[in-house]
Amino acid sequence: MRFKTILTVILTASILLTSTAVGISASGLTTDLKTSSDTTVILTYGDIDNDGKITASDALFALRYSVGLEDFTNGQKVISDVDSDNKTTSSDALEILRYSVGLKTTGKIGEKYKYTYSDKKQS
Ligand SMILES: [Ca+2]
Ligand SMILES: [Ca+2]
Repeated sequence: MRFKTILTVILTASILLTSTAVGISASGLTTDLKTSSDTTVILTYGDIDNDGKITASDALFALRYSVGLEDFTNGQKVISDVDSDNKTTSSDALEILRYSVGLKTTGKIGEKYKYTYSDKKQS
């Protein structure tokens, strides 16, 4: 009887320990992912949603951000400022929209931007 109780306690404890260990390794993994995201990616000016195309939805993103409806990453802040005046405004959105329909544009749309995730600190 007593042996059975002890066995149950040991089993319960080992299950708890195992799930704790899983929990730790899961959060360790998250940390690893955060660290490994500390890398450089190539973004394209104007392609704010990073789907490889510059379309009206990128323009809409820029417009929404310019009026405070979107939250941009630092990388998006850079590539959405296609006229390089250090802010993303409706003029940037308009340039992106013009580009998406094949009209002549000024600025950096389509140019590549090397973005390092550790830029996040700047925010
Ligand atoms: Ca896009
Ligand atoms: Ca701008």
